[in-house]
Amino acid sequence: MGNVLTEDQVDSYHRDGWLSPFDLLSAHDVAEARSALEARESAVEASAPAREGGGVGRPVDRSGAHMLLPWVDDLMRHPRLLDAVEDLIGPDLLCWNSIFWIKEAGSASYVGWHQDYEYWGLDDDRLVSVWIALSPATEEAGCMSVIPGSHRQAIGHRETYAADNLLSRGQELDLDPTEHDPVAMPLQPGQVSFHNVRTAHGSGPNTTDDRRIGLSMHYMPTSTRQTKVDWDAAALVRGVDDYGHFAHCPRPAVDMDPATLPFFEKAAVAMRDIIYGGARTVEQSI
Ligand SMILES: O=C(O)CCC(=O)C(=O)O
Repeated sequence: MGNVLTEDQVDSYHRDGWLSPFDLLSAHDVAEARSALEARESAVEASAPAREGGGVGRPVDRSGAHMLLPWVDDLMRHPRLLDAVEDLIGPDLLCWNSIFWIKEAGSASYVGWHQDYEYWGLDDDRLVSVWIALSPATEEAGCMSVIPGSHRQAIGHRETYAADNLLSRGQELDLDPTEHDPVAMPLQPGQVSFHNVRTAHGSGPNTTDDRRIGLSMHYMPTSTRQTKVDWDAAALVRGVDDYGHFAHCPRPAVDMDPATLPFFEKAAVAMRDIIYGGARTVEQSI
């Protein structure tokens, strides 16, 4: 028996590479998070047009907002969420990144089927991705789907750079997901899904009249190493770091904290080098 997950839930996560749904936030907490995000977006939109794919605007954009916005940093450290992650991968935890995944109402944006392990340069395949729904993530809204069991092997990818694909290089797996019994993971606002860094996942367009707003967080054991760049950042969110492989992210005290901005910018450069610096070569396919 773990902190908050049953033995059956932990076993099914390790067997299938995903677990969903998990109740995390109250309706009140979701409303607060969504309105903090949308207030930030409005402030940014006043100076620059909004971009599909979401985010809180330059210099935050979609990735790394936990280094500049206290409410994102707090969500990353939510005790019940960390209890669940600890049940899955152990007590000493770094969070590598946070990413907003926003599809506007009626938007054609989608996320191509992919495995993150091939792109992130992290050497430990225990990393668990958490996706928090800040609005309804129904099938019609383009919730994520996964291929159960796909975390056991690497699958080849193509890079399409397709305009509506929210991934940095328009990645697409070299397979037809419909032939591998994909499972949809619909979420109500405040619910969370978990998937392994190697689990194949993707999502379709949003055909509803509300935005689909997700915030992903990516947790790994403190022993993990970055193999693509010499310097990388992660937040120590629970336990101790006996390894020192990552610079620890500072915690912002106020929105767009000037004290944490230089660290955020350095981390953003490292992230760009990791994401655009070349994927690993993978030959196998399922
Ligand atoms: O939001 C989506 O549909 C995909 C998110 C994703 O790829 C991830 O959290 O790893």
